[in-house]
Amino acid sequence: MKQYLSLIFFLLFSFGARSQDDRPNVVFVMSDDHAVSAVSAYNDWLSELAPTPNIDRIAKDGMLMHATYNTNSICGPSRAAILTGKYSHVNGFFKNEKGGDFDSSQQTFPKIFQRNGYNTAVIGKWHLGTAPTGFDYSKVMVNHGGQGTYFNTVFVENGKDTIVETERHSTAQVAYDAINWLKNKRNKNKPFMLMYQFKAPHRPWTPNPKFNELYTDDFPQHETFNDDYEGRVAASQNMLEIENHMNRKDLKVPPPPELSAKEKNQYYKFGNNGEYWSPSDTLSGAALKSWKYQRYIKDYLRCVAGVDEAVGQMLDFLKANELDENTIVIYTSDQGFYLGEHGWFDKRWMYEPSFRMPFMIKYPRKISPGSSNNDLLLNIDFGPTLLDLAGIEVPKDMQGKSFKKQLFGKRTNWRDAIYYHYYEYPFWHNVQPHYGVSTGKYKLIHYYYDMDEWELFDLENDKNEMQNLYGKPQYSKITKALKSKIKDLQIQYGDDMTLDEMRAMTDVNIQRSYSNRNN
Ligand code: SGN
Ligand code: CA
Repeated sequence: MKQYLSLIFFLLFSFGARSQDDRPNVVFVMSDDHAVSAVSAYNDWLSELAPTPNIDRIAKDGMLMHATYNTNSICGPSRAAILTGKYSHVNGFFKNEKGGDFDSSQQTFPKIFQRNGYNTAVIGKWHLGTAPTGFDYSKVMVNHGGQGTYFNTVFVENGKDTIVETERHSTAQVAYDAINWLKNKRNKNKPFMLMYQFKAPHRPWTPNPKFNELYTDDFPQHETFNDDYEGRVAASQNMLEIENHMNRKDLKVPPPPELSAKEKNQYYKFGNNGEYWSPSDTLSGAALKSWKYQRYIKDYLRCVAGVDEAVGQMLDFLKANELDENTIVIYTSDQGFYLGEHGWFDKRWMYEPSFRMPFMIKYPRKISPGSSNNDLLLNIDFGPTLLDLAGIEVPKDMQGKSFKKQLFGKRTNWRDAIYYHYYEYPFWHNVQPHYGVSTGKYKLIHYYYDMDEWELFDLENDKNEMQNLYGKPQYSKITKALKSKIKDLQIQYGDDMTLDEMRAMTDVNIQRSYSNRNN
C-alpha cells in the first residue's frame, strides 16, 4: 500500500512539474531614463538619426504600447510602483531623496512568482535602499547612493557579498551577468522570471568608449528647445535647463590637473545651481546652449546604443538556446526623459516626455508580431499583467490592472483616464509637487506645494503642452469634468489626503541607508 501511495505521489508530482514547465518564462528588461523619443520603434523625432534596431526587434516580434505612463516619474518611486502594483502613497516609497528605504517586507510581484514555483533573479540597478526580496538570486548596484556608476560599478550579490566590477562598462556588465545567470546559475527545472536593469542612459551619460565615435553629425533641436514657459509658472521655476543647470561632469569638461580630489569634485559639480561656466572664452549665449545640447544628446544616445547592443545579445541568446518561443520579453524604462524638449534634461513632470514610458512586449506563443495598442496603461499594471500571463492570480489589493486582453488582441472595457502624483522637492531640480489626470485628449495638473497653479492642455491640438488653457471660459466645462475625475481617482486609489498631508510627504526627512555617494 505504502509503495502504491508513493507511486501516486510520484506521478502527481511529475505531472505537476511538467505542467509548470509549460508556463512562460519572463525576461523583464528595464533601462534608466530612456525616453520614448529615443526608441526608434516609436518613430518619434529622433528615430531616424538614432535607431535602436535590437530593442525594436521586441516590438516587431510582439506588441508596441503607445500610451504607457508613470505614476510618479522618478527612479525609486517608479520601481517601487512596478514591484508592488501600487501608487507611491500606498507602497510608501514616494521620493528618492530623504524618503527612507523601500519596505521590502511588503507584497511584490516577484515574490508571488517565486511563491508559485518560479526561479527569480534581479540584476543591475535597484535603487530602493533595502536589499531585494522575492529573488532567488540578486546582484544589484550599491555605490553612488544606490545609483551605481558607469565604471568600477559596485554590486552586492544576494544581499551579502560586495563585488567591484572593473572589467566592463556597467551596461556590458549587467548584460553579461543576466546571460550568465540564465546559462549557469538558474534552476533549470523551473520557469524563470529575470529582471535586469541598466543604469544607462542615466546622468552623467558616460558611454562605453567603444561608442565614442558614434554620432559625429550634430542633432537637430526639438521645436520647444527655446521654450520661455509663458503661462506655466511651475515650469518657469525649474532647475533642469540644459543651458543653465548642466555641470562640467555632465559635459565631460576635464579639470585642471593640479586640483585635489575635493576640488575636482567641486569643479565637476559647478553648474548644478545655475552657476555660469563656459568651456572657452569665445563660447556664450545661444552657441553655448547649443554646444551643451550637442555634447549631452550625443553621449545620451551613445549610452542608448550600448543598451541596444545588450538587448540584442539577450534576444540572440534566447533564440540560440530555444528559449525564445516560450519567453515573455519586455523592454521598458523606469520613466521618460527630456532630450531638449522645453530646453530640459531630467524627468519628474507630468508633461509627456517624462510621464510617458517606452513599453514593448513579445511572447511568440501568444502575442501577434507587429501589433500595437493605444490604451492608457500605467507602470502599476506591469506586475498584474505578468502574473496574469503566467496564469497566477492577481492579488485584489494591487491597484494596477492586467492588460492581458489587449495583448491577445481582445476588446475590453478599459480606463478612460490616468492619475499621477509627484512629490520630491526642491532637491533635485526644483520641480513643484503636483498631481493630475490625463484622458489622452486633455490633461489637468495641479501644482500645490507652495503655489496654487493649475494647467490644462489640449493634447490633440497642442502635443507639446505649450498653451495653458486653464481659466479660459470656453474650457470651464472640461476643467470641471477633469477636476471631478481627479477626485474620483483620488478616492479610488486612496490618495484623497488634504493638501497639508500631501505637503508633509514632500517634507519627510529620512536618510537612505546608502552613504557611499562619492564613487
Ligand atoms: C541624480 C542626478 C539627478 C537626477 C537624480 C534622480 N544627479 O541625483 O539629476 O534627477 O539622480 O534620478 S547626478 O549629478 O548625481 O547625476 S533617478 O533616475 O534616480 O530618479
Ligand atoms: Ca530613472
